[in-house]
Amino acid sequence: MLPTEHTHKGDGMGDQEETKTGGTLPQERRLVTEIPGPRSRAMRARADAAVAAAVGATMPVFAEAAGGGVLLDVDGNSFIDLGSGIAVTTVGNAHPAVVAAVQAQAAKFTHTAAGITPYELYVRVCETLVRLSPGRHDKRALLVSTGAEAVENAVKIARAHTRRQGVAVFEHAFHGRTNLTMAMTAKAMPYKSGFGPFAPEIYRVPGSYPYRDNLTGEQAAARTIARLHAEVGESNLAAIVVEPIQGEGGFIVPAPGFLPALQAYARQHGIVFVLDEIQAGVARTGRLFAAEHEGLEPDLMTVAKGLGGGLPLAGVVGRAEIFESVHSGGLGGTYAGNPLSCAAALAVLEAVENEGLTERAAAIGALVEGRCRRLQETDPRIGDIRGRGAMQAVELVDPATGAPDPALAASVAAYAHRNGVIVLLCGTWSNVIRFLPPLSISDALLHDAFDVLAEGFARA
Ligand code: PLZ
Repeated sequence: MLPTEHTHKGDGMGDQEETKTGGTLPQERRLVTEIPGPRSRAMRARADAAVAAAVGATMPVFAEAAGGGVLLDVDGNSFIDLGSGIAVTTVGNAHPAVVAAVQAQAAKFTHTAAGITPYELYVRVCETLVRLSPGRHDKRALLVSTGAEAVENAVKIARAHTRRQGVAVFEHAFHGRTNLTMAMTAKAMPYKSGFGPFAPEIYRVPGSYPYRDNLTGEQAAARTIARLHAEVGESNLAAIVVEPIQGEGGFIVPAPGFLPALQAYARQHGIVFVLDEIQAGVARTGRLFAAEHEGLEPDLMTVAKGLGGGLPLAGVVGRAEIFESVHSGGLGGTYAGNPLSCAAALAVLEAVENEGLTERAAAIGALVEGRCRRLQETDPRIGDIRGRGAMQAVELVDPATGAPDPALAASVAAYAHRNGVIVLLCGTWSNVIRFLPPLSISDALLHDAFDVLAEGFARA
């Protein structure tokens, strides 16, 4: 935990040194300066004078390189990455195949606008999404750049198709930061406060939160459906938009049966069932898509994050007849389906298959869950352990009352950050520590990270 070696040469900013690439980084946690080190502190000072403070930063250090299971900062400190840039670098940061694909494509063309001069890469990504997404029905896909944009487009498509306006969303939901998706997101701070008015025709209903509601999936679905029926009315509902595992809201895995019941209800009433797989999708949960855990076949599915391997790419894939309701030219965007991002995505999906990454996600999940259970045996402040595959979390509470304990989460996370482990918090009450390692991480790094976390819990 203490600085052990000093491998970083030079102390000024911008001096020449060997370029580190993600693929060749030593796979170790190594602190060679105090955290943050002098270069990160200098960059922070510059950032404070030039970057909008609203941007914020979870980590006190600036990134230099990342790959495998580590992130190197500008002072030469090597952190274990349990965040993957919020579930993005799922196949590994700067994955060699992704880097090669992007470099090759960049040398051909970087942009034409898919809506002006189309290119094959866009088609290939859509073909792949159509083939790999759940269900054998006729499907189409659309590419955009960000998750929020994908959600916005799913809503546009659902409204055009149903000629209805209402959109049902859930407590603890996160769908983005644009105006429509802010309205769909549950949490006020930091996402919504002061940014209204929000888009209309968004209806928030309770979902399934087994740790806190003690309902079976069927009971939770019945409650949700009763609310929608009474307070919105099926004939007014264009879409139900739901995350298979609520991400920012606290890694809440709905009780078994909840999502299938919701899907059946949507189908019965001609409501478009939209599964937001932006955080859970692309091998993260031990299946290519989280929908597969319960055999769901959403009408529309949104994907982003892990899909582009770090390049901005998002998509909507789903039933052809729903897509066909939208007039030509009705969907798009200047950068939508950028060729570099498409090249990256094809490399990502190949890596998932070639490297057995869904299996690796499941194995990581077992290791992480095991370490969390061991922690819980001696620490009753760990109220709940939940997740699927490499998407795991602990919810921290006051053991006597079950009240959320955000201070404990902040303290453990700060300890981890100071000691070379990147972890992220989440949850409506910011009392959940989530674990989202890249699937390229080694077991040894995971164990080392959990030794640090155990120490953090012991001291907090
Ligand atoms: N839907 C399920 O998880 C993005 C947000 C981080 P964008 N989650 C990380 C932050 O602080 O903004 C997300 C998600 C789900 C939609 C989105 C939105 O994706 O690519 O961030 O727009």
